[in-house]
Amino acid sequence: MKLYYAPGVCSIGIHVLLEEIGKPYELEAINLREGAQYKPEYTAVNPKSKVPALLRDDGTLQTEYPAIAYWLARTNPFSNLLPDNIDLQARALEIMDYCVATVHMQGFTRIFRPGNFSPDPAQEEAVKARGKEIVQKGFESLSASLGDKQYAVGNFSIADSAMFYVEFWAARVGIPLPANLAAHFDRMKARPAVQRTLQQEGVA
Ligand SMILES: N[C@@H](CCC(=O)N[C@@H](CS)C(=O)NCC(=O)O)C(=O)O
Repeated sequence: MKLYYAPGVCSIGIHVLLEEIGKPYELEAINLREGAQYKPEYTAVNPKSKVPALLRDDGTLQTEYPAIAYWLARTNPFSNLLPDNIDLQARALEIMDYCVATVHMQGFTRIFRPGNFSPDPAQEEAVKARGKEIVQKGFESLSASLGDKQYAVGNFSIADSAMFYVEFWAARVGIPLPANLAAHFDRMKARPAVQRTLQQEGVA
């Protein structure tokens, strides 16, 4: 397997899952700042120009965070990345999708790339402010669903990898986390797989 990633972006959550699984895999960094995702070397691999992308051992490419995480969990059942209980599985998928599709794509993307939402530079601050509102509402929702549990659905699962990367971004841009999410973030950072990931990406 090979993970196409960029340091500190959403692919870090998939990187954590690969470290949790512990099977051999390769890493290839794509320099998003320099626009390597739009160059032919990468579009030949992933025409979507996004990371994460996982080159599977059967030679096919798996894209989209929730699909990659789900595939890793189902193909590595002994790593316990998804609960057996179907209701809890659905909860894990619900939380992961909310992190990716709402908190990340609708919230943080407005903060990181306001130009994607309005070509008018005069709108930049308004777009970022709306992004911050979406992120904060997202964290309130994630906080309510976490409650006093250690991990999103009890034991560690793929949902926690997605919560981890949006928490990581919150710390980076200085958005305060509700207390139970801050504790979840600390719990994640204490996991050896997360520590190895942060070290390997040079973002520790
Ligand atoms: N829907 C995609 C989103 C992936 C995504 O937005 N990746 C960002 C990094 S966090 C990216 O590759 N951005 C490069 C670009 O848009 O130019 C997924 O679930 O994997």
